[in-house]
Amino acid sequence: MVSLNAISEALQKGKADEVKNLVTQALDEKVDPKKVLEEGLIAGMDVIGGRFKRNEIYIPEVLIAARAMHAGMSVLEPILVASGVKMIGKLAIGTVKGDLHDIGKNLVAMMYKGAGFEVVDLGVDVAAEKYVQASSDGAELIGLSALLTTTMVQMKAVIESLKEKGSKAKVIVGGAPVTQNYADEVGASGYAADAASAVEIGKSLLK
Ligand code: B1M
Repeated sequence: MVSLNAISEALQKGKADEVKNLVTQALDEKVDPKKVLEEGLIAGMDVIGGRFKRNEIYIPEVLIAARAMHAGMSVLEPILVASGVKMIGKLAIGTVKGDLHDIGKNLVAMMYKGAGFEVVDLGVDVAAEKYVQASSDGAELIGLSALLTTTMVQMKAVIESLKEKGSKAKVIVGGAPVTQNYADEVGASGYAADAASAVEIGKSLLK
């Protein structure tokens, strides 16, 4: 019998093939897919998120664990969708217009997936209309990433466009030049300094 803890530990070690095999085995043994997600994969990613936040591990380890998470999710996702398990929420995330940096944005997206969110990755150089469209398509959380002082101003434009269209989505902003003060100034619902806190803040905004 596969233990859910074994899935969590293999994920933390970044062993993608092992995670995939253990998830397959657990499903073959008729373990509840929701338990595999929550007590196996998400539990493992939670540990990784905590260690990253405490600077005990760094970006490469997070990316390796996230790759293992993806391997497990590739087996689990179709089954979860078919069994109607509801994800925690829907996040649409992108790097703002004019900005091509995507490493941090990808990390935030991975952490959200790891936490059980449905994630729509809008990519880089994303115009305000695309975020508005994503909100109309059901994203309750909109994530804006910017790495340049020249592009962070786009955040205000996106937030104004969302407001103009009557969007009820919560907007979370982040990226190296962005601060809590700036987030307040542009009217964002939340700010996060790193990928792990981005998930915590996203969860609290949806409560
Ligand atoms: Co660029 N770049 N870059 N660059 N680049 C910086 C950002 C810069 C600080 C370098 C420097 O001068 N010291 C500087 C910006 C200066 C400024 O405006 N303050 C800079 C510049 C100037 C430029 C160009 C203009 C250079 C040029 O062409 N003259 C150009 C711009 C291109 C464009 O975007 N239009 C450019 C290009 C590039 C590359 C393409 C070469 C490459 C990007 C590759 C890619 O992303 N695919 C690149 C890189 C790699 C960097 C540095 C070296 C690293 C950025 C990075 O990935 N960090 C960067 C210098 C540095 O930061 N040391 C630099 C790792 C990443 C995990 O961190 O993205 O901060 P970060 O994400 C963190 C948090 O910020 C937060 O969580 C993440 C994880 O904890 N976070 C969020 C991020 N998004 C979030 C969203 C959230 C919440 C949290 O909610 C939604």
